[in-house]
Amino acid sequence: MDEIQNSTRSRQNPLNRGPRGNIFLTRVIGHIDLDYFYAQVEEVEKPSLKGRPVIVCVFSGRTEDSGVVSTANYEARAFGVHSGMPIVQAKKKLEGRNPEVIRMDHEKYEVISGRVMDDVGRMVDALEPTGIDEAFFDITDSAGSDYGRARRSADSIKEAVMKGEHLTCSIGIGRSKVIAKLGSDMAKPGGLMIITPEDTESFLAPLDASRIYGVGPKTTSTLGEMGIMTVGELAKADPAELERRFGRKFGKYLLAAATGSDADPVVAGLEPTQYSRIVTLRRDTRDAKEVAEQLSEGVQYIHGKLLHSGKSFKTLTAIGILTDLSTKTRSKTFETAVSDPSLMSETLPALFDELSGTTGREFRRAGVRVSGLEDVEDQTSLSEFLRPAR
Ligand code: TTP
Ligand code: CA
Repeated sequence: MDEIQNSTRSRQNPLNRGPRGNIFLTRVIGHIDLDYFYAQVEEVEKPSLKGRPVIVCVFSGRTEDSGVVSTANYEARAFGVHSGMPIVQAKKKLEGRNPEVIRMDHEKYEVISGRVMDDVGRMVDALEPTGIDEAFFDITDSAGSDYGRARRSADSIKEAVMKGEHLTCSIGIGRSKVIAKLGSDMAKPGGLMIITPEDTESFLAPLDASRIYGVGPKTTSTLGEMGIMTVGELAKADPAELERRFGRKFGKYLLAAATGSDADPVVAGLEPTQYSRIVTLRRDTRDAKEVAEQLSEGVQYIHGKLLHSGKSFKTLTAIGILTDLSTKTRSKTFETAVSDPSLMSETLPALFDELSGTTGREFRRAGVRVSGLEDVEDQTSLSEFLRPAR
């Protein structure tokens, strides 16, 4: 049975020859990018915002409206609002459009980003996060280099992100990182673009050279001087001339990118630096004990993660999301790394008590996070340490 599957696989799968003539499977590389991330998170949290212009802002605090737009949903973008625009200007553009202006809550987006990356990471061979809302992934092995199977994997990833966090994302799939990134850019918002190895050349050729990852205004202008406007023209450029103008490394990269043969691998993200769990409370409350009790499953989950990865932690953080949906945190750092679940459960009520004392609002959601992870190695757990010697 195995043999039959294997032979079917090798007949269906495009094989490439490497530089030394060795045969290797065509890579299947993906790029996932969450749509209008911060603003979409806010919409998910408050569905009544859907359909209205939403801008998420970083207030500098100098005057009431000084600061910039961090991101905006598509309703706001339709009126010319974009990331980096002064809040005052964005408000002008949205005058009379009933916009919702929201203060950026980085902590909240980090937590959600972490959960998305965890979920997607489990569905791919390797995941390389490159920002809070984007990552490259490799599914060459799991898709068996078959682009039909790759499409189904990408659909499953999109469904998982929707089911887990109610967020839409855009995905591009191709045989290199450059192609995958171009694909996700073009698929925005909410789409999936698959560029098969056979279609790669015709896909790339007409694009502006400036769309290639890493090609900024300066490179675009030098390419322009060489009479190169499109990726297709770049692919036909003289390699020696490219290296002379741009240096050996970047010259080679440009040519590889333009022919869709850039070989940069997907490097699985570094080990996790933290574990967290957030729950929606059964009712809004300020009672720290009640909050901590409802996190007992979260504590068990984190304990499992620690055991599994052979880690202990130094810092424990209580995360409170209040009824006004702002996120507040309180942390305790231990002198030596610990991993004991009962220590987490015992410390959390005090942290939530401190939080509730400073906020004056009820908690709607609550979470627990451990960070400052260290390898357990031969370090004894706290409970063992405290156990009386026999
Ligand atoms: P992007 O992925 O660049 O933008 P986006 O997710 O808002 O929109 P798109 O649908 O086009 O992908 O950035 C991710 C997040 O990073 C974004 O939601 C907010 C934040 N960000 C800033 O805070 N300032 C900025 O200038 C940019 C570009 C992004
Ligand atoms: Ca994005």
